Amino acid sequence: MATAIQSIDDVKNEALQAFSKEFDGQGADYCVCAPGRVNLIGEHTDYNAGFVLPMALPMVTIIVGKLNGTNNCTVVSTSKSITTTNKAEFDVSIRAEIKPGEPKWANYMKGCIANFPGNVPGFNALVVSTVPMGSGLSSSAALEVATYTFLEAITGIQSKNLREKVLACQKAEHEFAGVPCGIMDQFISVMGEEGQALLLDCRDLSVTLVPMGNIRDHVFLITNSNSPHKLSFSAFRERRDACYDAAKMLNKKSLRDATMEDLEVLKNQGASEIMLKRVCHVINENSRTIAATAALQSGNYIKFGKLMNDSHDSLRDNYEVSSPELDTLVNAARKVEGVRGSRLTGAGFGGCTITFLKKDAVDEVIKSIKESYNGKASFYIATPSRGARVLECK
Ligand code: NG1
Ligand code: MG
Repeated sequence: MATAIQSIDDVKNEALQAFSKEFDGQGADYCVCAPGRVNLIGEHTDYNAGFVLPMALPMVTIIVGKLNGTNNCTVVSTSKSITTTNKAEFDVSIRAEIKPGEPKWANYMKGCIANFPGNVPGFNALVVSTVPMGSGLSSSAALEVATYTFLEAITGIQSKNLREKVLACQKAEHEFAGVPCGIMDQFISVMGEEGQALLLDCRDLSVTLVPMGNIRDHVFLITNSNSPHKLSFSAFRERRDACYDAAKMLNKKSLRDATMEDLEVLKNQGASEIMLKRVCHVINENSRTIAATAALQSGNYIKFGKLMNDSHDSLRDNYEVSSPELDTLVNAARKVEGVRGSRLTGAGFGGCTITFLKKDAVDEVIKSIKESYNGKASFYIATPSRGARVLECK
């Protein structure tokens, strides 16, 4: 059996109670939530201005809070995986002077305040999250987007458009967490729609909704390897830089505009074997994402699953971001009848896999994984959920 995901109402009540306990019995005046995400296909394409096909999850980060009439913020997180202090205090009187520091988790929030298009008054807040950390389900984007939504609520300043919000949250991660991430995570956490996966064009930030109501007897199963991202930021940066260098050599703005013919051009310019493999992945992964979207829309689940498999194999062999743990999970799932496809999701190196399968094969897949995987895997059924929003404060 897959693990049930705590309902948003439950998480909210937990947050409201914890707020009142933490802040002398006071009630919160504002409550917001933002979801984590799982990417169905389109990996390492977002920072190449390409396509991704994620869905927002019912796993969320909730922030509840109240203005405190000062220029200081006190934020408490209830997350059990935080190893340093769970309380952060910082001054917001001059936004330009907000700098990252300790505790690290608060940097995502500080980064949003620093990039918010308006002054932010002091507040007390409490953060609760059901998005597992460091597993490729975007706990960091959920925290950024929840923070930005909270700031909109307490200031009454609405971002000009969603694009401004998405970019400010991404900037927070770049500048305050030092992670050179693409735009997918913040984009889907803002734009998610219930019952839909979203094809995102990371070049112009346009969105195509892909209704999932008609997948009938199929589901997406997330398997968390619980082997945390061994992705050192350097490995991610290295991949990204190889792509940027290749685009430069091709005289293109990004690899979004590259075609398979460009591989020859790169070869003639003396590109390394590694660079050619990285570029090959990105070009094909963009085509796969478009083809997979069409397959999903037309109900061709065999084809969709095959494209997921191809995506994983390319991430393993060309992009070299899989791990023995992820390969074991994927192989154990693929063995089971009724499984259409299985791949790693997110940056790789650890974290989660996503498997598309017939509903009645779920238990058999879980059994197969438990038999061949040494670690302790956890399982969730992914249902496409809504993006960030303000919740009623009761
Ligand atoms: P994960 O693995 O969820 O951290 C990372 C990037 C995404 C995207 C994917 C690969 C961060 C925060 N996010 O996702 O922007 O590039 O890898 O498709 O680094
Ligand atoms: Mg992250």
